[in-house]
Amino acid sequence: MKLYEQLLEILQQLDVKYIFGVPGDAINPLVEAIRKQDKIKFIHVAHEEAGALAASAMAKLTGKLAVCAGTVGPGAIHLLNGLYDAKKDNAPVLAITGQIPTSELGTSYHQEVDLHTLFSDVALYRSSVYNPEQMPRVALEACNTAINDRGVTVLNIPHDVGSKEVPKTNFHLSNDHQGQIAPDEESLQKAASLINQATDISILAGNGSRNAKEALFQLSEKLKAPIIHSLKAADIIPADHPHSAGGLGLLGTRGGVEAAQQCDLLLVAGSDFPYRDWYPEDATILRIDHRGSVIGRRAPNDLGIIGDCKITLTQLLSMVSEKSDTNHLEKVRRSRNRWNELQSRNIDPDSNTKTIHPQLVASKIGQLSNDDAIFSCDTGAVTVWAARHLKPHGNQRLILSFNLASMAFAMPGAIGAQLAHPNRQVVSLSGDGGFNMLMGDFLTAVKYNLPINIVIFNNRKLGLIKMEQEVEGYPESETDLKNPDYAALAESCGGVGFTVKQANELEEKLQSAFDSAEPCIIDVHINPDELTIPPKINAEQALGYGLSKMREFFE
Ligand SMILES: Cc1ncc(C[n+]2csc(CCOP(=O)(O)OP(=O)(O)O)c2C)c(N)n1
Ligand SMILES: [Mg+2]
Repeated sequence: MKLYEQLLEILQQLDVKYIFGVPGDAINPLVEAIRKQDKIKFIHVAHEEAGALAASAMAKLTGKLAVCAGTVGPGAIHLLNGLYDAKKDNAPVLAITGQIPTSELGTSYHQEVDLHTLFSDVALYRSSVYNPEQMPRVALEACNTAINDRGVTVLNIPHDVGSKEVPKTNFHLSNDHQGQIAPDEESLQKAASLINQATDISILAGNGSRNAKEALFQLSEKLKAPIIHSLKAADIIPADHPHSAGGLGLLGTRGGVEAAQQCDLLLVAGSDFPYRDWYPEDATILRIDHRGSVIGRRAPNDLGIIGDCKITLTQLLSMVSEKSDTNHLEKVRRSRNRWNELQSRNIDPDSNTKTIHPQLVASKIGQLSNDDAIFSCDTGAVTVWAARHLKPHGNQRLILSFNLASMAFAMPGAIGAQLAHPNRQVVSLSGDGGFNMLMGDFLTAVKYNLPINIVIFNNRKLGLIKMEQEVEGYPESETDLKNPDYAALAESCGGVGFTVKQANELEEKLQSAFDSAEPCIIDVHINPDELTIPPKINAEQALGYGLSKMREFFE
């Protein structure tokens, strides 16, 4: 059998259904091998970066291996940003890249790029396949590493090697069981004793607590503890749960911030929330994570427990005594309710039909979408609106370029999500700047009949950057965007387009798009001057903003 036929056999066994990429040159033998079987489909994207982002989104949602491909030189280079997105969010992605013929390597040949070096930082494992007898071992190594160590691996295969015969060999895949780490008894005892001594306990839940929802809620009830969530866990803790405090950090809410800062013990469950300033200074910090290496790297921990969240929280639940004092919880609830009231003021679509507040758009998307909808969101001010107003509920999922925070993730992410879950509603919350970066890939959604709904938060600018410039005291500069008529663009690509310029048309047009079985763009002209007020403002930020406005006025 041919080399790529064997690789596809391995990928089939791992339940891979799609390979995202652009065909050509060195990966033609891969595309040919895909053509000859019917289990794995090649998704021909417009830009390889979109392919890598779609694979990353798919892996984030399913936890399974996702695959992208790029040919020699520029095709491989284009994958890089999407692969970093996968690396930073621990998503298992395999990239297959082509390479120039082996006889030409090292001669500065046309399109020759040192791919081994290019991917050295992004990949956990990379192998250049120069001899077909390296197969299937290198392919197994690449797949097993991506899956078990949760990250990116790369197979770089020159054209001449890719079309060679390989010996037929039996192989074994090692991903059939993912073990879970149980905490040690001594740490559990210490944790229970710290919890029993504390009075005002808050829980910070992260993505690692996704499998532990029930235990988390039961523990929060027993301890009368509010639950703060990281952005990754926004779809784990429903905003209307009686213990939900809100989010933490600049994108968070006042309830979330107060719950973190006013507790005497913070129980961090499966979160690596990176911003040190938002952790409490004097509280006891107890951190549970299945990765020992990350414990203690954000804030000094009084106790770290290495263990799976579900096992650890379930065991702790039976070891801690029930609290009766609800003061801390009530205080946080009041703060959460006050914040919610303030945030929902002025966004009523009937009181001011001219201005469409982005908060209203995020909130309507959350309300009108199905209980198991998947949201894919861009990086920008749009992230703030999604973080605070989307309020995922039921089995809804929210994915982003969480740790890389790359622009342009949302639409390719939606493509990956829709292919992974063809029966679920998928909504992309795109910034106009983000959408413009990879807008060619709307054609991919049309080509493969993916009924994704792309809501463009069209503020005609790089909104977050405008805010950054202002709090730094600079006048706004170079943030404007010259946008096309997105609805017309959607139609000319073969999709469906809607334009929303009045707040009172929003609901009807969103609903029409959600009801449509075709890829849709809903271009919503939002207020360009909306401020993304953080839950806590320091004097420096306020001064910067004042200075910026003065400079804009005088210049
Ligand atoms: C690829 C990439 N380039 C630049 C940035 C820096 N950056 C972060 S947000 C942003 C602006 C996003 O603008 P837009 O998509 O219009 O969203 P908005 O902030 O207006 O909601 C920029 C340039 C980034 N995160 N990623
Ligand atoms: Mg914008």
